[in-house]
This record gives sequence, C-alpha cells and structure tokens, in this order.
Amino acid sequence: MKIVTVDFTVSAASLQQLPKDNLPEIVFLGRSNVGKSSLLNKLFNRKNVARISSTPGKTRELNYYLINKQMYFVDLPGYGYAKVAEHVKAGWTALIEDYFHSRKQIAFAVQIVDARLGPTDLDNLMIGWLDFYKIPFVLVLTKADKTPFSRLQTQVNNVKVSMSKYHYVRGIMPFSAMTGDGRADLLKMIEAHITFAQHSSSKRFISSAVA
Ligand SMILES: Nc1nc2c(ncn2[C@@H]2O[C@H](COP(=O)(O)OP(=O)(O)O)[C@@H](O)[C@H]2O)c(=O)[nH]1
Ligand SMILES: [Mg+2]
Repeated sequence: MKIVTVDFTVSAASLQQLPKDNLPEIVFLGRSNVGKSSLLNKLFNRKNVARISSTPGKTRELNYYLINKQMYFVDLPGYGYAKVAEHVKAGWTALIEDYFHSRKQIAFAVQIVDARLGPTDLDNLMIGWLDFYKIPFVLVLTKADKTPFSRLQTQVNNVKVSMSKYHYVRGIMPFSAMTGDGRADLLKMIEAHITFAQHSSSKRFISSAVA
C-alpha cells in the first residue's frame, strides 16, 4: 500500500464525534511514550503529522487521519502514564472499551510494544480486549534499532509463544521509526486487512445482532 494523501480529520473526545462515513478503520495503540506518533509519522512519511509529544499521557482523544480518502488510521490515546489521575484513567478505559465494542468499522489493530521489553501487563490487558472484541491485530515491536539483533530474535520468539493463545493475532513484527525497518511489511499487512474487512465487517455486525 502506498500512502498518497493524509488528511487530519478529527480529534474526538467522545464516540458521538466520530466520522459518520463508514470507512474502514485501522487502530493504533500502545503505552504512552512507546513510539506510536513516531511510527505513524514514519508510515505517513511526514515529519510531524502525528504529534510527537513531550508531555506523555496528555492526549486523551481519538485522532483520525484519512488515508488516501479510503480509510482512517485512528491514533488512540497512549495508556499507562503513571501521573494521570485515576478518574481520567477510568474515563479512558470506558471510552476505549465502548469504541471497541460498538465501532463495527474497525478492520484491524496495530498494537505497539517496546522491542526491548515485550508486552507489559497493561499491553496484555489491551491485547485481551482486542481478542475479546474479535479485532484482528498485529503486534509491532518498535524501537528495534535500539535492540541488538540476537536479542530481537529471542524477543520475537518469546512473544510468539505468549501470543499463541490469542485467536486474532495476525503477526509479530519488528519496527523502527528511526531506520524505517518494518514499514513496508506493516503497510502490506494493513492493506490485506482492509480488503478483508469490507467483507467481514457486515458479518461482525450480523453475528452480534443475532446473538
Ligand atoms: N531509537 C528510536 N527511538 C524512537 C523510536 N520511536 C520513537 N522513538 C523515540 O521515543 C520517544 C517517544 O516517541 P513518541 O513517538 O512521541 O511516542 P508516543 O508517546 O507513543 O507517541 C521519542 O523521543 C522518540 O524519538 C524508534 O523506532 N527508535
Ligand atoms: Mg504520541
């Protein structure tokens, strides 16, 4: 997939503010400071479309980027920042769970973790939600450039084992916003799920309506 146009569409603090045009959505999520904005900017091939924040944990909105006039990349607020007040965390949790539960256009999710650490407890909680809500996802190990190759290989293998219990995991891939490693593979995987989603989103809707 080639990204030709990127249009920032909306920064939504509630589900009522989300676009009404029914285009497929690719969701990006990860701990605050994991490198989510850097990854998005690398995919966009732009320096500063997704803001690289110096105040982690501040963004509490869902940021929508219209890609090639065909789909949205949705930048979810980063989670796990210790200094955020409990009521803000609870509000975030409710918003995201509501979004996963109700938003039938979600075609695919990109779960970002630090290559050096692998998934943390909070990451595993999010991954559990993705699986529960039947959202296919890829686990991206970012900042791969900071990790020696042999350690990266070991990490990928370990993560493969720990992810094997999930039904909706579609891949595990190293990425670096610094070198661009993994960019082409990630875009390829996103593209594959966009085509698939156009057939399956209605099925997701029907099965939940029947249940
Ligand atoms: N070396 C390296 N640093 C990165 C990478 N991705 C992000 N960073 C750095 O990690 C910090 C947090 O990145 P940012 O994209 O703002 O994280 P976010 O809070 O998840 O959006 C910044 O200082 C980035 O320059 C990467 O792939 N490699
Ligand atoms: Mg950010």
